[in-house]
Amino acid sequence: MASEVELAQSAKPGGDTIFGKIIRGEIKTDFLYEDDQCVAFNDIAPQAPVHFLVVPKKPIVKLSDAEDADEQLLGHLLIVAKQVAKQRNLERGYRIIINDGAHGGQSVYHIHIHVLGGRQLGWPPG
Ligand code: TR5
Repeated sequence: MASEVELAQSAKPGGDTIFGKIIRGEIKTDFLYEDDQCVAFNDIAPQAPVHFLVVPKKPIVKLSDAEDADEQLLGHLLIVAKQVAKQRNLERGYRIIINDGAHGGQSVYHIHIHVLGGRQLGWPPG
């Protein structure tokens, strides 16, 4: 099975992604949260006891492609992230990650926020 880094190195921007299928309901997923702008759901390969993703319905490819007009949406994703983190009882803290491009380790080219918590996280990341 390919590592996340290998997936990121071979992933290509553009076109539909697995997250588009999840958002459209083509892949059945239990949402932790949904509104008109975004969804949140558990990562399929959790890297911490709690690991969920917050994904906008607008298919922005990656953070470096975001436009000034996306400012409200990007802020909204963070507000949703902290609300869901509270629901998941992450009162001792958590980490927010956005991987951008191959060197950032991005493997799905539909922007998303990772939220990880439930254990002491190390620093720096690999
Ligand atoms: O590497 P980046 O930052 O792009 O993060 C992509 C994340 O999507 C990884 O943490 C994967 O584990 C996660 N992922 C991949 C799939 C998937 C998922 N999370 C939930 N459900 C998923 N399905 C149904 N299929 C995937 N291929």
